[in-house]
Amino acid sequence: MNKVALITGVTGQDGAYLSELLLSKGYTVHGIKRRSSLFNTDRIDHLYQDPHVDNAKFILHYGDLTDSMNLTRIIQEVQPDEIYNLAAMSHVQVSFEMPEYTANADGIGTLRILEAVRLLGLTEKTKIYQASTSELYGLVQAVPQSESTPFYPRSPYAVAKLYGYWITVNYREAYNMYACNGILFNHESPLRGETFVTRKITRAAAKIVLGLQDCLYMGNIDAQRDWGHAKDYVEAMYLILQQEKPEDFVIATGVTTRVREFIRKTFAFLGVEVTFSGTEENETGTISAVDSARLLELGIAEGEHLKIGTQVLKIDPRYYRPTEVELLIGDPTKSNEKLGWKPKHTLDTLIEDMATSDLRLFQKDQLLLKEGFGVLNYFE
Ligand code: NDP
Ligand code: GDR
Repeated sequence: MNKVALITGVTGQDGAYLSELLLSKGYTVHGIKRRSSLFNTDRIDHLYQDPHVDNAKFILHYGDLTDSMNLTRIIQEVQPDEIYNLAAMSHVQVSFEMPEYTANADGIGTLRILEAVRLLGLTEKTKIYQASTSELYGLVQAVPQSESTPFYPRSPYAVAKLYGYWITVNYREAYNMYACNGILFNHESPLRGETFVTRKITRAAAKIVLGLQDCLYMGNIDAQRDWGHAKDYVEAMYLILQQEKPEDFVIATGVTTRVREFIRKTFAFLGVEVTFSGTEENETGTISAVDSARLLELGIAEGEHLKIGTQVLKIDPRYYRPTEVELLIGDPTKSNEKLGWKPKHTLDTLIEDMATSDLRLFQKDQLLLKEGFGVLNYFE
């Protein structure tokens, strides 16, 4: 019999890649999506299967992590072999503006899943993956951060995830459940939400080189992150649930990079050298060299907007966080050894993937505009 998986957060970056992975392994995948006034399934539309056809392998349910009855009913109907709890209000900065909702969805939401499995008598059958995070480490206690490094969360998001982490450990110990935390460091992709720093940078750099945007406004560009590719990281989620014993794992590359270096590399990939000057809040980034051959190769027209000395980056303190996580660098020794997991992507191939995808996206927009297919105005 093929396995049945239930994914919360199926419409998100990781939900989309994980669905693809599990479907390719022959799983039947059930996903929980939220009701919204517009379709919010862009990332999984290519996986859609007509529910009227027999034996659909990808099935969506309406649901929300803040609604216990809904979650319990879905879990009862689906009887999953594996649950991947990926749903969360996942934006650290937004969690300072919505701390109560974040605690409810990210913290208590995890409890709702665990308790539903327990009350439905599925503890022997259903394995649970909890999407824990390197944000738990917060204020640096030691580096590189491993499974035994103490936590010091620095945002309402991280504090809510701390509850999710420990309630998962507690249910494993109290009820002998197969419940595990993947402590995943930052992972990105062309599907990354537009307001996370990497995607904000690759989108803006693509628009700037095409002459569709003037400047990129950033917060703390000295923060350091251990960035991997989401495609590699969903493989680790799957492997964590295939072990004999339930355990928690750090998933990371072991390499850390400053945000400013991510910016520099992204522009360089697109044929533009950016040099930083000034300090702190007054820092700017200006074009210091242009590689005409590279622009030509990418199909980018070299106009006035790409002149040396043009300012393409400024600091805007509105993007500073009340409490920041300055340095993350993971120690993936345990996952390398026990799961046999190793990332295939490097930071350079990640940037190549994201910047190429965003460049294509905006080149398409530019072409449509040129051909007279602008944005429709419904109110005219
Ligand atoms: P995304 O923000 O891309 O996706 C989050 C998903 O959760 C979306 O499908 C979203 O739905 C859904 N969601 C949000 N709130 C609720 C709710 N109340 N009820 C049901 N669904 C909800 O995140 P990622 O895919 O990047 O991350 C997946 C998980 O991994 C998250 O829990 C995140 O906190 C965690 N994580 C992520 C890391 C990363 O670097 N990406 C690193 C470590 C942990 P909608 O589409 O409707 O908004
Ligand atoms: P993070 O990701 O907070 O690490 O959480 P994000 O990409 O938002 O920020 C990374 C770092 O970049 C700095 N930064 C900016 N960030 C954003 N979003 N926008 C800016 O303009 C900007 N300028 C500088 C931030 O201050 C920060 O230091 C992500 C999420 O996916 C979480 O859900 C997940 O748990 C962690 O990664 C691991």
